[in-house]
Amino acid sequence: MGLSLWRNGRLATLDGDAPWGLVERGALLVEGALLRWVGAEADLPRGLDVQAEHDLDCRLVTPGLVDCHTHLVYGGDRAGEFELRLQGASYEQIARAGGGIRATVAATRQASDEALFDSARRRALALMAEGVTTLEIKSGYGLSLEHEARMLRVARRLADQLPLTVLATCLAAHALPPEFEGRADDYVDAVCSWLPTLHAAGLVDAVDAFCERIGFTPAQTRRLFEAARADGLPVKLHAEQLSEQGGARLAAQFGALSCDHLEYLSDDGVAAMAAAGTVAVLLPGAFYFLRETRLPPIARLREAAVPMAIATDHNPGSSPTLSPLLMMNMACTLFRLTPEESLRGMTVNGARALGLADRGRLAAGQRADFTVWDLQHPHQLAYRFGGGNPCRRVVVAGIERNR
Ligand code: DI6
Ligand code: FE
Repeated sequence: MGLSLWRNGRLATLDGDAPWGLVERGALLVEGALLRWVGAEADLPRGLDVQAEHDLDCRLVTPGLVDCHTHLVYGGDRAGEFELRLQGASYEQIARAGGGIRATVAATRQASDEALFDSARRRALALMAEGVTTLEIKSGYGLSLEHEARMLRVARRLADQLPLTVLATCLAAHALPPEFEGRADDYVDAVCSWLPTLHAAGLVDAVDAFCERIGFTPAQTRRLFEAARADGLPVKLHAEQLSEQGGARLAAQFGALSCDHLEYLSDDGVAAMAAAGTVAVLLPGAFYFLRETRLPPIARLREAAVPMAIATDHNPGSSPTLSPLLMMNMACTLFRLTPEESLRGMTVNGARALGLADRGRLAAGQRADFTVWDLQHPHQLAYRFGGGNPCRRVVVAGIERNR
């Protein structure tokens, strides 16, 4: 297999002990879809049969960004609800009045497969333009076997047609659909019965739920997780976003890949996640857009060495953003992560939240997914916000994506 050499870059490898894993005048040697060698150009092994050489022009190179939590496939928007919230209605009040997630469920069920695909494709392209090479997409606006399957198929089709990795998560336990009004337990039974069908159709990589006062109880979440486990699927959870439900502790008992949001996470929850190796996925976009004031316990998570990831949580209700870099900035300004933690959150720890150990660092043996930025130092990534996209080139599985 031919070797290609990318030389003359400043590499934030996130590998090794140096801050950012920084390598000046660095080079990357790519063989097929993998990185074969990464280091200082002066140390490049001799006598290699390099077939293509690319000059990085002293630019910054990072691992490709990983957006590990999105709800990218849906119909309609919720700009009207944004106005209502500005007039004083809360997210929970709107949800209880039948708006919120349920409004998007109605719009999604009405949208054709093509319309869902086209709008999701445009959103994926916007994320990719800012350096994303791996993306997770949740269902959860279908809430019936037919419509959940439709959403998941759109996610799979995006993976087929676009140069990036897409993981699909079944979030059928997102809200109670109108046809199950007053029968939440029956709905959870139904979702448990859909999992093997969706899994057998190759549509699911993980199972998620919204464990919340306006979502599902810990007991219902437990039943869903038992069904996921019986079907061999990993779990993750929307936990402690608006109130403390003990969801994180429960998820940790099931060895969850991640718990996401976590504004109301307790000390117990932190300890359980640390023991289980569960990643904390922080979503500053939703915190900002819902004008939350309660911060996730960052210092505690850091002390307990729980890996912290950052994601856009792109969705029409609580985080209609398509900018991973803005989320890195907000993770620093709002949550007080360091700029380096924010980059680790969008790369290596995001990958870990998806159960992927083959990406997120620039090191031999990792996938050759990397992003070239029109920047000199990695701390500039989180510093800038709102426009002027510095992403210049993106390589996915060793192949440069068209600009
Ligand atoms: N938490 C969120 O932030 C999204 N889902 C969830 O469980 C919001 C989904 C929406 O409002 O449409
Ligand atoms: Fe979410």
